[in-house]
Amino acid sequence: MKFYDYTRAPNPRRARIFMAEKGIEVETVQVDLGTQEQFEDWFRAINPRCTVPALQLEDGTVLCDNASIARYFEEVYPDPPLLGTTPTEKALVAEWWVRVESEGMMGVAEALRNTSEFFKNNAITGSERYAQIPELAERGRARAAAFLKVMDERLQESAFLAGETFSAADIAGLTLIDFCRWIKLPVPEEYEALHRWYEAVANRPSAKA
Ligand SMILES: N[C@@H](CCC(=O)N[C@@H](CS)C(=O)NCC(=O)O)C(=O)O
Repeated sequence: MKFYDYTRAPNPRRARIFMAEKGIEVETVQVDLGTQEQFEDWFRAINPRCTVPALQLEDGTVLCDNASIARYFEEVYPDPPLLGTTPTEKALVAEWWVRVESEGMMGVAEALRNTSEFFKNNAITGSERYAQIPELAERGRARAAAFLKVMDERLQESAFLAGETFSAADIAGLTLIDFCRWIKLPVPEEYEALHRWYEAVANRPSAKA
């Protein structure tokens, strides 16, 4: 098995934290997004989507999304469960995972990738190249900021995003909060529940993975 990673990027970090929580160790290959190695032929041959994380299984199958990687590891290494145990928990982990990605991560990505010179002509991840639309940056930032409020409100009701148990939704949430620093979007001080939750998840040993 081989894990394709880039240490600085938020999405492969989610998979690394997930693996650390389960005590899984995998041979890791760095794909240097800083030099656009994701577009080189050798990596396209592994993941035509040109993104990390990617996980190549022993039979050659390549999983190229956090969703599939997490599902695979949860099936093979069920303990500790990170995708929920009861039907309701499983459903809520799925819901908060998608919300963190589509409302939070996408918002930050829109803000970052439509302004930074580095992402010129690579405003959306993937094998196709897309030009920046600077107007999207402000909207993305607003979406991310709005989602921080949603997270705070949710965390006033429950210890973790999907309920009373730490889950993969919290791993996504943690990487989102750290990703917000890339666009200098701080968590407002008055979001006490969000701060309390962040301290708890960021201090888990897995967060260093
Ligand atoms: N939905 C994917 C997103 C993967 C993704 O966007 N990865 C980024 C790094 S955080 C990437 O590979 N970027 C390549 C690029 O910027 O061209 C997942 O969760 O695995």
